Amino acid sequence: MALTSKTIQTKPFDGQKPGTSGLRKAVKVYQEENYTENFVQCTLTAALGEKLTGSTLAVGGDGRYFGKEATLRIIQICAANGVSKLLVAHNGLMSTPAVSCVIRKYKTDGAIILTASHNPGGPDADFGLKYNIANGGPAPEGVTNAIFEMTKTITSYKVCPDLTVDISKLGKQEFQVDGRSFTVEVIDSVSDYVAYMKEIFDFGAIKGLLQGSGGKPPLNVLINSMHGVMGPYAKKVFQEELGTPASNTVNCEPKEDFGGLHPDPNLTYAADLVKELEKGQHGFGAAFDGDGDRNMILGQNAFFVTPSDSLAVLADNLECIPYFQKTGVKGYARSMPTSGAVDRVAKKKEKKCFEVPTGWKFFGNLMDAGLLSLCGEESFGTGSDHIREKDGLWAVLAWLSVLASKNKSVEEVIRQHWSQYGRNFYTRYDYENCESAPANKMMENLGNFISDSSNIGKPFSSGDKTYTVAKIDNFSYTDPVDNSVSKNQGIRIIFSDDSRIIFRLSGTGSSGATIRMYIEGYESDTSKFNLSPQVVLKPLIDIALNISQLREITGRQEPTVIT
Ligand code: VG1
Ligand code: CO
Repeated sequence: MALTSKTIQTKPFDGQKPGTSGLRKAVKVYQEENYTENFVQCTLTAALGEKLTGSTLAVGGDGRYFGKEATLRIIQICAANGVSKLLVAHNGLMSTPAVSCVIRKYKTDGAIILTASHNPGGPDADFGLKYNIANGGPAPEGVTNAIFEMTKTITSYKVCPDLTVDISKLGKQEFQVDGRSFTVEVIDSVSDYVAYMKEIFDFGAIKGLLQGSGGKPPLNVLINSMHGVMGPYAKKVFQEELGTPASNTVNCEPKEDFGGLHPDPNLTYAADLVKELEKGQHGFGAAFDGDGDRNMILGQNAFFVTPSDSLAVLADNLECIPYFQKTGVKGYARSMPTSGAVDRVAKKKEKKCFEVPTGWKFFGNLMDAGLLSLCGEESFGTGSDHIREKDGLWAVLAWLSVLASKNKSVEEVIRQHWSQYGRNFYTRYDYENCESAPANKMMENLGNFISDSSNIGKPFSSGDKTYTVAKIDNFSYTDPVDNSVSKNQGIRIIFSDDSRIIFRLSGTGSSGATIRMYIEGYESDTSKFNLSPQVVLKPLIDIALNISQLREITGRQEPTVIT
């Protein structure tokens, strides 16, 4: 079919500086006239520049409301901009880790991902667009800043409005646009992704664990896809490849509104999984977020694995995964607020452990430079250099590999880890949807606190505990590979015993401000390992609330989510 493109006049718009991961807004904003089109044009032009003409890109998303419409718009804009080929997800569904896998496998120049991750979906909820570069990872700050700059000056975009594509049909569809050929290939990313997992892991060993072998009873698992994009991937892996009953994989039908739920795998929003596991009938439970890059791991009786501990345990046991037997372990990394548990493993193994700002984009450079094999974030993100995104299902398979090789339960593995390394008690308080002005005010006050060097050496007490301030700063990161500097990545108050209080504002929310308060305290006294982090960390929590005046300034007495 011979088609022609058009140039549509438009105005600069509020592109809002892209945050931790892509541009997330209420769906209604994305539905405003020219909004999505503007943003897609800015992304293509700013991210690809001269490479845009003749490029190959991937497009896929988490299946949320507005995704299909936006996919068609993206296809029409790419066609008009001289892109030569698009790999489009079947029915628009492609998890974020699968996008990263597809970019790398088919060597595309990048991808557009339609997701607002763990944020709710539906006509009154959120949407998001994110650009990933040719290494498979989220665009680095240089690129996202260029996109943002262009949103301030854009005056027109190109579109091919008559082009239609049936994305429910697998295979190639060919078009002629302005005399150039344009190919759309609808792909099934589930098989690409699962084939890759089978190269990385020993599926036979995991199957033996799940089915029972050598006199060991089967491990009964419960995998909850939260009605996000992970359903088809989880079903293929667990039902087809590992032979578990259908009842072990739940909420596997992707829904545009995630069934009205908040597709965020934490103790609050994945309460269903917690309740089921509390019954004691499953030995392992896991949940994913909407776009499948996050994971929560639970043991029998809902024994909770803190994401920071999860990272440390995997770091300690990578040799049981065939992929790392081949590649070796190059190094570890964590985001700054993530607990230092992994640092202890790195030290013992004499490997480097990098500390980077929040958000996955900072890990990619280290991986590309061959410095990093395994990394994670306290926000339920775990991954390795097999791709350039965090990967929920990979983390689940990694955990099952550890359980299979150690022949122990989740709780036993964690307890053994604590007894060897000590326990980094950790908690995160989220105050979601605060008013922006008071939240900014609080951060400003904290900024003043850390600029006042007379605070160093000051004692702060609560109950019978006294902590002495050793270091205060706003975390700044210099990328060791390209020397780019990222400033103001979070207020840190570090005490002389390495306990930490961290405050930052979320960069992924779509409205208002979300304050995140992170608290960490290390304990080597085995008699305390059974205590709840809320009890052990209470003095530090009180000190954090006191220094920040969070309650007084924001009016919020309690957090919305405690992890
Ligand atoms: C949050 C998490 C961060 C994570 C980011 C994207 O960012 O804290 O660790 O990388 O979400 O995750 P923020 O700025 O809201 O704290 V995802 O699963 O939304 O791509
Ligand atoms: Co996500």
